[in-house]
Amino acid sequence: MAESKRKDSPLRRRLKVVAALSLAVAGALTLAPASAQAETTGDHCVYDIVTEELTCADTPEAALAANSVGIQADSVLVRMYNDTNYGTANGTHTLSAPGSYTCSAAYSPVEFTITRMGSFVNKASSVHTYHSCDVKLFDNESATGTSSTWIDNLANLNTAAGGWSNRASSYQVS
Ligand SMILES: [Ca+2]
Ligand SMILES: [Ca+2]
Repeated sequence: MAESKRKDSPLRRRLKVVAALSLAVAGALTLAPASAQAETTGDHCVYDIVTEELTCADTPEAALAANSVGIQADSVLVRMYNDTNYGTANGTHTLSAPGSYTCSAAYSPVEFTITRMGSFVNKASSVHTYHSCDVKLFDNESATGTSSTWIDNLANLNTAAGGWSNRASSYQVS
């Protein structure tokens, strides 16, 4: 039983070593960009309008720092909170734009439609906007389904007409 395994020839052993080395190099090459990538776990996520990626961390500030890879400071346009009264204990979703972006005064045209809320779907219970931006929340993905009115700041989204706490699956910004 124990001797049923065929012994490798020197050439076969050599080929195995080469194959193992190739795997190690390939592994190093694929791991390099991954280790440079931002952390994607954590209850506080930033959606970047340029990269269209969610970057998450354990605090809103850490998520912003992880997202901001350039020397240019980013603008926070929107922050949604899982808790009412802008509480950060249970997660946030932040919309970030590069540089000093300011939303237009008019609601039309819509400036951004955000469909990637990750695990924050149906969690927003309060919202704060900045740089003259307002948000419109939607029941379903891709800005479909029933929508809220335009919201500037609201400490409890259930006070918005229709009741919008734990309901938004996507949103628009203008
Ligand atoms: Ca919530
Ligand atoms: Ca929804």
